[in-house]
Amino acid sequence: MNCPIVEAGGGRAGVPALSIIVPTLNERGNIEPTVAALDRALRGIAWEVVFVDDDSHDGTAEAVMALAHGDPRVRLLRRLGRRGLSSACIDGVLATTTPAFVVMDADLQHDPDLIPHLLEALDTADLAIGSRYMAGGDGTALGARRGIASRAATMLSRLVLRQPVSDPMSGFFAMRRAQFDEVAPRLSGIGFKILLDILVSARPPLRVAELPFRFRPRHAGDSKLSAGIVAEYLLLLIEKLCAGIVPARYLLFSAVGGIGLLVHLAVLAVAVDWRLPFAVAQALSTWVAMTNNFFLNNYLTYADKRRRGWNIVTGLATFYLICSIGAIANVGIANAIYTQWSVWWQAGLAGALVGSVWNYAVSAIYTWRR
Ligand SMILES: Nc1nc2c(ncn2[C@@H]2O[C@H](COP(=O)(O)OP(=O)(O)O)[C@@H](O)[C@H]2O)c(=O)[nH]1
Ligand SMILES: [Mg+2]
Repeated sequence: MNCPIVEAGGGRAGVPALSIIVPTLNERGNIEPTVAALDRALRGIAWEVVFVDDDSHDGTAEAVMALAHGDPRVRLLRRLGRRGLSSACIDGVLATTTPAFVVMDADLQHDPDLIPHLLEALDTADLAIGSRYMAGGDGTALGARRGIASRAATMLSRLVLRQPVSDPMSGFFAMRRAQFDEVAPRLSGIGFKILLDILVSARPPLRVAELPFRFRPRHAGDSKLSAGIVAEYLLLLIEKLCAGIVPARYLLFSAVGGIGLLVHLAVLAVAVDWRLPFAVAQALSTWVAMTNNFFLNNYLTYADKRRRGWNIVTGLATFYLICSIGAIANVGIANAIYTQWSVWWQAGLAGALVGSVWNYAVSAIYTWRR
């Protein structure tokens, strides 16, 4: 094998030349087979593997620890109270120091035998991607429905990509550390698609190599794909389209606010029709709109930090409080501007903007903790 990037990093006893970053969420049955497959595929390379586990409840971390006690190449990074494949990969890479690293899944869908070839490609490229969608590749193990969704997501990604890449949604790639360190501060870290995040955030564009591989059926356990991950993908695209100037979360939060306004007006119309006193009707529609906004934000805007169970009640309470203060600020500022300039729409817009920025910033801290 000819891969100078790895040879440059290794040599001395016990010093790894290559890090394999493997995000895990409930993958206990896949840990041992993954390490065994790496052991077979990477003979002659001084490698280490870092499993980044998001507090799995099936004993994944314990399975990694059991192996790590007998094998110094096996490492564990545990994250508590956090979720997300992308951010897990970023944290995993940042916890290592080798001149190159590989990201792969824990379910053996990514064939470790491709890794030496990805490393060879790094001789002339910054990033080497295992592609399901180029000639010689095979993504059929995704199944028909997931396959169509994956293709659609790949097509959508062209909105933000600046270079032709056949499989920007792949979770299997090797990269030079220097280029990762350069791009890391600009990564969004939202959702499942770390490779797309890297490709779009890199300046200048990375030198990319793609190698075909056959995506295999999952070894053990279940896929973690859910509707929330689709929302997170759209969030990532929006953030990248805005070139990071306006946070995507704020845009989503504002869109939810827009929907809340329609809900407010609809409830108000019904309440007035029922001949409720106007102040009561207005209070009722405000309450319904705030509740609507809380749940929409909890499911969409903060899919990665979603409050569940009892936490919904406390979250709702803080959200009501924050939005009430936002409403007071909104009316106060709009009123002050109106008194000064008498242009109703400018005053109204300024008040709404200040209110929404307040609601966004403060609820990000108290309702959906950063
Ligand atoms: N640390 C971490 N790993 C995750 C998370 N979600 C998924 N993973 C891991 O990411 C890899 C890919 O997920 P998987 O469910 O196989 O996605 P699929 O291949 O698209 O069905 C697997 O190793 C998962 O265990 C997460 O929130 N945190
Ligand atoms: Mg998988």
